[in-house]
Amino acid sequence: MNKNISIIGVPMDLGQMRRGVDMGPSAIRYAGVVERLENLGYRINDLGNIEIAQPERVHTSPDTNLRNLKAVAEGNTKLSQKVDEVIESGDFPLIFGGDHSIAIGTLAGVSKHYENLGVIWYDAHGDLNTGETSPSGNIHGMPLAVSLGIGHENLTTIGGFAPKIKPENIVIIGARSLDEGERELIKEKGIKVYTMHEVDRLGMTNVIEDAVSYLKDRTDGVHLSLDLDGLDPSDAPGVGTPVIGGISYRESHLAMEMLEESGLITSAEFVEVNPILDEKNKTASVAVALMGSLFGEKLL
Ligand code: 6HN
Ligand code: MN
Ligand code: MN
Ligand code: MN
Repeated sequence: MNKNISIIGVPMDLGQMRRGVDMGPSAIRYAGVVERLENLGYRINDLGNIEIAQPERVHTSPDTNLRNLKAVAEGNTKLSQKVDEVIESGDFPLIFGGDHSIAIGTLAGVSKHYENLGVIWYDAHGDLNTGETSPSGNIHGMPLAVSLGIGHENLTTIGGFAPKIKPENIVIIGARSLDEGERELIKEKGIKVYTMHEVDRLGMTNVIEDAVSYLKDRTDGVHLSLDLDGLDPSDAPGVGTPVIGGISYRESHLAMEMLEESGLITSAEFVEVNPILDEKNKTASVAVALMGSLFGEKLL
């Protein structure tokens, strides 16, 4: 793994309706992420937070059902530029959310540098909605579709090119809440999905082995987009859209260790940590523990 990590915080809460997820980056830092990674021998460059508009000043335009479209697009444009700079500098980009709409900017910045970027989408949800299929109008339910070039053009064109990724380079892990339009898109595009049913049946060891061998030959870099709601709410309660029956902390810990062993991961983001909905910063601490494993923490 690249020994130089640049951290970018994105205090974004405009992609959904529950307040507090903008404090995710602070909660993750407070849970000791810098010390944890430094102890593993990494040089950490914390670039601070991207400036995001405040909800009090945000309005939804009447010509779209996408909530806070303009401000979400602006924030993600700034993020994409920062991520681009980090990769140019040779560092590993590590991004803290904020709601999952920030994956739009992250992937716009990362994918510029790869012909065939792979994406591991660790999430209870598919985040494959568009304005037409979304039950909520919340952009955090749309970033994976946007990155495929499907959705509102103010979002798909961020970074000046579309699409950012190819459907065959995506692996979704942990899905258990998919909307009708998302299921259709998964079928139509042939996206590889390990639902909780497959996680239960195969076990996490086989899921990650399969995912790694699937992505290894077809990609030249792999981005991990980890939504904390992929975990079960008993292990990660501080999220805005919890869904029961999720991946355990232990399985996630194993998944991160195996991804580290694979050497495939070239960028990562940890999103949807909401300290207001959390229990004593448990979810941020879980996120930091998972980052420890992803970056090679071993007991022996
Ligand atoms: N997330 N599928 C639902 C929607 O509103 O589109 C939930 C999305 C959740 C998004 O957790 O990142
Ligand atoms: Mn998500
Ligand atoms: Mn989710
Ligand atoms: Mn272990």
